[in-house]
Amino acid sequence: MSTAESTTTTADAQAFLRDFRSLSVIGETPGHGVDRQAATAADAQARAWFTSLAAQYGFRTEVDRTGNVFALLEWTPGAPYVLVGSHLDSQPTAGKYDGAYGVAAALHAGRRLAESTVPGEEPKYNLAVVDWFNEEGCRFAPSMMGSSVYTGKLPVEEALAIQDKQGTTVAQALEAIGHLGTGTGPTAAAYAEIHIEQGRSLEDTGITIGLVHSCWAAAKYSVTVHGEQAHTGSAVIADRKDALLGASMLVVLLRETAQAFSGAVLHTSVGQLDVYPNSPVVVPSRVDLVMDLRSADEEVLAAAQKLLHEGITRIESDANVTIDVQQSHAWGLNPYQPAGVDLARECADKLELSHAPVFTLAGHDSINMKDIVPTVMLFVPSVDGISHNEREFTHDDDACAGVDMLTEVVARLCRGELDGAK
Ligand code: HGY
Ligand code: MN
Ligand code: MN
Repeated sequence: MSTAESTTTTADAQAFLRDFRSLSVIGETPGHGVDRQAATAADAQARAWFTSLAAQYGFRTEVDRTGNVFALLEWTPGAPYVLVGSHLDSQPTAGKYDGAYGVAAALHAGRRLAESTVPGEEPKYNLAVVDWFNEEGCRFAPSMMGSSVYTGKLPVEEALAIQDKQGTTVAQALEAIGHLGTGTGPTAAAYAEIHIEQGRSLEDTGITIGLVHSCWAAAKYSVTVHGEQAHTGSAVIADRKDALLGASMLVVLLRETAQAFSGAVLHTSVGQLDVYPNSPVVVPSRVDLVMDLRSADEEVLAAAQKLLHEGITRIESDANVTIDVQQSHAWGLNPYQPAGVDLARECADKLELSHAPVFTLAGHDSINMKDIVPTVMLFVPSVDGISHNEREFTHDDDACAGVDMLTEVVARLCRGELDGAK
């Protein structure tokens, strides 16, 4: 348990917990997690939760050309906006906190700032609470899609044409939920995001607030293993071109590569794998899979990619298959602005919340946003570090402390205190 004071008793905290609980039942799974994949009916319901509460709290909402939803509070007409938010979409059987906590926290930070700002004392910047489209990248790859288009890293035409496994495009899916908007969203002056850690360093050390200073580098690859269909019974083993055998050897090679870097740390997995024709009596002719490699050391990542390349050549010969590898998404170590970490540290000290500088190993929309505007990224503890799992959990007092922290940070960003930070 962290050292957060019991911050769940105030009216503000109770209002946040009430709204977060009403969000948590949207798209609920039998295992008490959520399934709110991008632009599905459940995602649309979560978006309706967002826009109706935003309107209740005095925000105007708009949807941009890639389905990013913005709740706008305009104190000074024409001034840029401090953006604060995260994502409401989820993995297929996911936890209730990943992304959703950050959007709910941002909405309540905005609500508190709207209520506390008196005429004549308006801040330098306006405020926009944001739900980024498709951060998770499961129905439509790549992940962090909405913020990638917003920050100019992914062309909008390319994003809108991406298809899910049923052949539905992003544009068609957004159209179907009435969220294929227009425009490029509000101009950002700064960005803040709070998120569950999805790891266990904060919980293990009893710290309430993580001050994210850098992200691990990541490299994701779309791989196709090509073989040849044959009868699983009658085909001679030596003649077989078994795509699933090749894919299986690749999955093991990925773990062996992580273990080869026992000194430094390299995380690897294959999380998605599709077999064709996936029939019990047919040797598979094709397997599509996605490899995910992450490390705090970009040289380790480069060395791992070299090892993988050599291993793949061996697998092609041993399994008598051909393997095509395309890099599908990647981001480097580049840190968050140090001045933003310092500003967040001052806020935590003022609120008497324990804090520590941390890496983020997971991707977030803030990884995109920090490359265009000064950005502050914050964590609250995840119990047992569990995430992308229905058992994902964060204690109420940590969650409420995070909202207090985000409110304090956003107030300072709205006053322009991070202007010019590099
Ligand atoms: O890719 C990521 O790490 C993020 O969770 N979508
Ligand atoms: Mn997330
Ligand atoms: Mn996630």
